[in-house]
Amino acid sequence: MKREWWHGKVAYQIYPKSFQDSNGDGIGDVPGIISRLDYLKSLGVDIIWISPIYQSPCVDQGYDISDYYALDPIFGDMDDFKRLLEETKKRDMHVVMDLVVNHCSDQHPLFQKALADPYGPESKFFYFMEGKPDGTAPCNWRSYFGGSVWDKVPGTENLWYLHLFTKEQPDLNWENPELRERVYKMMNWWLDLGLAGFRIDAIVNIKKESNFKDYPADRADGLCTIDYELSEAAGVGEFFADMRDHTYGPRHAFAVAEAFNIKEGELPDYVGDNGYFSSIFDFSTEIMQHTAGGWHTTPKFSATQYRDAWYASQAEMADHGFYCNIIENHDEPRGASRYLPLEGQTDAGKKMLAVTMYMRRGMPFLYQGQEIGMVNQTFTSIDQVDDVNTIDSYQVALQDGLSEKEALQVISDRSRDNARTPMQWTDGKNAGFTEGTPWLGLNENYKEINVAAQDADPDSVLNFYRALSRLRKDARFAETVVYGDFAPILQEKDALFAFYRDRQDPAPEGECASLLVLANAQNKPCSFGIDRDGYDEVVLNNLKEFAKDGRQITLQPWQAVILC
Ligand code: TEU
Ligand code: CA
Repeated sequence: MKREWWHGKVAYQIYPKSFQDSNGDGIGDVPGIISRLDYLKSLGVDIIWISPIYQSPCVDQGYDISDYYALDPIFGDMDDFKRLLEETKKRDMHVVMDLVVNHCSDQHPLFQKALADPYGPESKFFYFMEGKPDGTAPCNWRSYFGGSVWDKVPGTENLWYLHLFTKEQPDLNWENPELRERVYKMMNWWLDLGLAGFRIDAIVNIKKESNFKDYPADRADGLCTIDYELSEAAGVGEFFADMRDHTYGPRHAFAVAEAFNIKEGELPDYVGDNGYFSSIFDFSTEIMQHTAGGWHTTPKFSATQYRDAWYASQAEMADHGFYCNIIENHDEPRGASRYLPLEGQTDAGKKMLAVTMYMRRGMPFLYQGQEIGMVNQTFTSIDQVDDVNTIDSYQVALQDGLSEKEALQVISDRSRDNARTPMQWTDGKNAGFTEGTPWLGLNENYKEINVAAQDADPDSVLNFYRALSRLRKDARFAETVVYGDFAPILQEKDALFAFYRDRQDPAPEGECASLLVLANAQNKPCSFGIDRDGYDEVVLNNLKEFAKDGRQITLQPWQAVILC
């Protein structure tokens, strides 16, 4: 595997609307991000991915872009953005932007022109298609956010346009070479400005099943999940290779794809030495909770299942490349709430989760607020929600017979808005996020969970995250932490994480050859024996004590240790 400039880094996702407001309008912005760069540096962050800040009507929080060459005024202007690039450069940090090119906004001039002339040249940039002879939509696919993927082109008899997400997000037609050319030009324009690369949104969706055929309905609405057509859509790799070769590839820029639905055996094509992308996110622990039935049918899972899901990813990826490892992002509930049972949602439990994330092979990719252990919101009314996906999932739960109270519990557990509540900087007004009225309600717990308090506390979750970032860059450990093989042991023990990270080369004098990572994800102690001697030096421990006698070890509830 070729070594790349980003392998040893720590990355961090910023959800710009909720990170830091600078002008009192209640919405985070680019000057706000600039004012927090020193904080990010102190956390050991090298790469920041900023969710979309392009011009957008914000139906899906910026994932509906109406001008790819401009910032939305709520976030700032191009001068602010250039200043962000300069300020990050000064700090040896890199900026990655969200690339949303499966679809654009219905307000984009191209789509507006297509609507005005539905059979004209602009319509070829989209999927405009005749409906069935009986006047219904071309096929029965359900959009990600509910309802049909088709909406009628206004003023036509039976012509429809495709949108896999909301109806305000028409899909761009990648089969059209002129579309691809325009996308590449835009990407290169941003790379020329000084971007380090892209996080590429929903990209597997750019290839559609070519017959647009019906599949068996899987809910009462008569529609079916997109998964069926995605599994039959062939040839998406050609689009990826073409995009890579015309943009980030030759420049060695960083490209991390949001790629669900990778087909069996295709992983090496995605991330190998000549892969379509630099990396992809490991969504295994997320995918294990996917259901066609809606959020209210989310299966329960154990700590052992959680462990085995990402262990399997590690094994699959081993010889090919590098995952970006996450526990949460802006589409998911908070990791601490999701992956820890209530009794584990303590500082110790959150630090344990951090160890299991940072010590995998791959690049740790944090999401804002994770480093202080932010947790889910409790929604007591659907009016507290802004997110389209949540509003749909709430309705689906009600239609399926859940009570209002039960449906609110479902979205409190699963809503994307859990991750989108404003960043908690202080225990002061609006958690230091804004002087005005925040666009989305704060989590009430900001008086207990905030950056200022944790910054001052050497034992805080925040300072533990900082220690993990330092470990990754410590000359003695870096080679092992970044490139060491992942070698799990004791998988027969429930809720126990135990794995070596072994250097492939003989470690030079003064460098660590192997680390043993242990974590006990349960509310009771766990005793076991390991199969190697040594590992007597405690490099990091989330508790004060540690019990090891030769090869015999006992971990306390929620304890995590890294041994050398
Ligand atoms: O998400 C793609 C995607 O597939 C989502 O539907 C995801 O499965 C869902 O949010 C999980 O709850 C990307 C972005 O990350 C998301 O924020 C956007 O809404 C979406 O694309 C459309 O651009
Ligand atoms: Ca603002």
